[in-house]
Amino acid sequence: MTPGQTILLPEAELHYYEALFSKKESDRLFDSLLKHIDWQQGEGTFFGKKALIPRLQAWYGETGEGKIYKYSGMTLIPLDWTPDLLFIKSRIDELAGVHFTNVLVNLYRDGRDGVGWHSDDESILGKNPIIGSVSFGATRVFQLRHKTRGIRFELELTHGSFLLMQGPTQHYWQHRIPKKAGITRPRINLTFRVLHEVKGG
Ligand SMILES: O=C(O)CCC(=O)C(=O)O
Ligand SMILES: [Mn+2]
Repeated sequence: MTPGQTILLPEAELHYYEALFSKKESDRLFDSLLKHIDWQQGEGTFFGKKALIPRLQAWYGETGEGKIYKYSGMTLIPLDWTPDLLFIKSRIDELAGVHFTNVLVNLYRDGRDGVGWHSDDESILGKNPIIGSVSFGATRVFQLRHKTRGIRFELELTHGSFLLMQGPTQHYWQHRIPKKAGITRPRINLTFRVLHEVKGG
């Protein structure tokens, strides 16, 4: 494992580990996740209209009273952890010193898939959401923009990498994966999250 690096940006707390998983582990996990995750193409509401989300997704992890995640107009019911997901989770739980409760798994089939500007700031994620993001497959650009200061930053998320976003990051920054012509290979991204019980949620 390579040591992580801290990305210094105002009002953010970001750590990046370029090779948290070895090439061999990453190849195996990519193939196995592609085959075993229950991929779905969800519908979201964009500018008041329903449309297919430009990527496949699945939601896994802990379930329970008050732990219902609403995302982009959808209500997600988690599937049970799989051995691959638990393997990945144990490594990042230890590294981040966090007990991640759930994961949103994304499949970007090629450069026509992406995710638009957003913050992961739903109230069920708590005051300062902790997001652990693992990537396998094609390298894609991850962009950040500060909500008011006009600052932008980008980095390439490579095969086997881990990006930890915590502290005030989600309050002050948005992120996205832009669509990009010419990318033909798929990418799998796993954003592990910590869900807090919300009364009446
Ligand atoms: O694919 C990525 O790296 C980011 C995904 C993301 O931001 C999300 O699922 O909330
Ligand atoms: Mn996100």
